[in-house]
Amino acid sequence: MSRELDVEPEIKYTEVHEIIVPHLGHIPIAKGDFHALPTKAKKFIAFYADYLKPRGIFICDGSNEEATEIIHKLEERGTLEQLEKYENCYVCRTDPADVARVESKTWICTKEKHKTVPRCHGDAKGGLGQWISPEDCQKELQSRFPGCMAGRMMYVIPFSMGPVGSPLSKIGIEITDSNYVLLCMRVMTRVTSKIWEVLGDGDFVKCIHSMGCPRPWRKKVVNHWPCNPERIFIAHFPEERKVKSFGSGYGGNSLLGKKCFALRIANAIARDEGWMAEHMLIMGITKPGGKEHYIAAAFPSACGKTNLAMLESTLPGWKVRCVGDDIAWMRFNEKGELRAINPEAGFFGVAPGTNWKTNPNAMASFQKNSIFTNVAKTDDGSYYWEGLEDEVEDKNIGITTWLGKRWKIGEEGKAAHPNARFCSPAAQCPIIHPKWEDPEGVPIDAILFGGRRPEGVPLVFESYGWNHGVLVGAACKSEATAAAEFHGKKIMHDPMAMRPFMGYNFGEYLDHWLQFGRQSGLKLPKIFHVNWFRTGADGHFLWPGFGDNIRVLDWVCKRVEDKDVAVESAIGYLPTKGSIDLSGIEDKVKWDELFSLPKDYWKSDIEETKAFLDREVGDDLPKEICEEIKKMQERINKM
Ligand code: OXD
Ligand code: MN
Repeated sequence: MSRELDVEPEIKYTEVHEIIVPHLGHIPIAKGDFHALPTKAKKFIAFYADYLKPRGIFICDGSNEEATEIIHKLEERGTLEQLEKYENCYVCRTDPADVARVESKTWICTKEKHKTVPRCHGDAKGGLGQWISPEDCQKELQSRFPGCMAGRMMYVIPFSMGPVGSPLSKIGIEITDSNYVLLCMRVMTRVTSKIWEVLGDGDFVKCIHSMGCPRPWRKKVVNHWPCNPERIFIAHFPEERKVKSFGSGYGGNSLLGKKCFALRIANAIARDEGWMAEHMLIMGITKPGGKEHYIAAAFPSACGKTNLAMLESTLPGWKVRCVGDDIAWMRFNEKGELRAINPEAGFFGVAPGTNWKTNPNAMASFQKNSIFTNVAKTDDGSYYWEGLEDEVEDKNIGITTWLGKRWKIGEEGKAAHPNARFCSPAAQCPIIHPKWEDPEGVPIDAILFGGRRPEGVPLVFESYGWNHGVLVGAACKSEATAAAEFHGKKIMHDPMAMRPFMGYNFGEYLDHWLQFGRQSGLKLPKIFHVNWFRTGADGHFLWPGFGDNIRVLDWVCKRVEDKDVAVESAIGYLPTKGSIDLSGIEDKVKWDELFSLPKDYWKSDIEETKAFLDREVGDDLPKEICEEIKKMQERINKM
């Protein structure tokens, strides 16, 4: 077995603040008490110090002093620029070659191929996860990682996904040579030295990240953002609960607690332990009168999860509170209720399009203690991006774009990158739910799937039951967005909104969902599909969206309460005409167009979905899904 897949070897260490590791000599501990750490953590750190050859080891404690020290360093270097208008807010511009998640360079490494990817028909390379063999992976890692931190500091970040010490939480340790990553991890996860006590002799998810630019680094560094885009390689080892990421500092590629751990690795842990790790927001919806329902919703990246999770109701008397905006860990408890926690501690939201009208709660969340990546900066010390045109007081103000160019509103070109992000603490959200850190999680009554579907797909429908709901999730599609490396308006399959984040064979994943339906005693949530993005013949959206989405959630809540407000259709239950409250927007909404089901569209849509699942999931497609497809085809044929 290769060394990379081996357990980290025994190490020797001295009583002074240095580690002696095989073949290395002395690596100074720049900060932290290495000797006080749990043994498994010490071995992990020492092994990677030997392997990556940093100039020092910095064991993070999560304190504010630590953040201040790092921020000052990054300001001096020019990586961060303060936004004078706000308290403790900074702009960071990346190398323009490092701006998004890189799915084409993201791999899952398991001994057996079909633990990772379904048994597809033919030789076609499937799109549901990329498998790499341990041998090939080893070669790729060996050509990148040894010595890759030379001349750089190795930061050791202990973190918890979920409240520290909660039975639903999991611990990770990220090793990185990027202090930007450290700053964002402090926002997105819980970084504290308490982790070491909670961890004790227990296991943790091993996260290893490097920008891949050992010193002396002879290539040009752009924007003080050393990275190695040509050599990006992100490998997940679900069997060993390990992630290795090389070459990129951007969000999902480098903040390894988020997509890599809380989705891909947790997805596989959840299968083994009987729970679910999903790409879902979690929200509480309180109706006039005080009854509250909780909803989890899965939409592909950049389809408005953050906006929905923080919705400001346009209907009087309704209150929405946010539990999480991107990831849900869900588990049925002993009473059979599905309980969800948000494993993250912050928001890493898409900035363009966010403003005081579209998402005032997100805006309020990042007024302090936040990091903005690839946004523009106004001369009076504010962030700027597309969508803020109407909210800037001085329309003539000088702006420096994300590319460092001087620019003014109305001029050609874009101020911010379309995947520019704000990174802000969830606790600062004015509508954060008081139970957002409840170790028990919140009880989920309904699950929504959705995407950007300009054509054919009505505003909302409800599945005919759990198995049909799993098909609705598996059939999710959406227009491509800027969150990854795709371009254009192509409609892409994104089953369960998990296509980029699957940690194991998608056929087995579907079966994992279905087996909850086979168990007795579970209170299964109802499953819905929503589409805020249908356009009319004139190309305009048929639904106002944003705060008006509460009207759809109202209908969902009625269905959760078993109210008789639905009619059967070929694709599921549709709202009976008039059962969605349109008071005040009656003139804007063309019900018949919004809910029409063009037979030809649905006939070819289900055929295309079937072909996709046959091709991509092949022999691993559970028979219940095949049955649901057949039933759907029969219903559509009868339309
Ligand atoms: C994200 C994504 O950043 O889904 O949340 O890409
Ligand atoms: Mn996401």
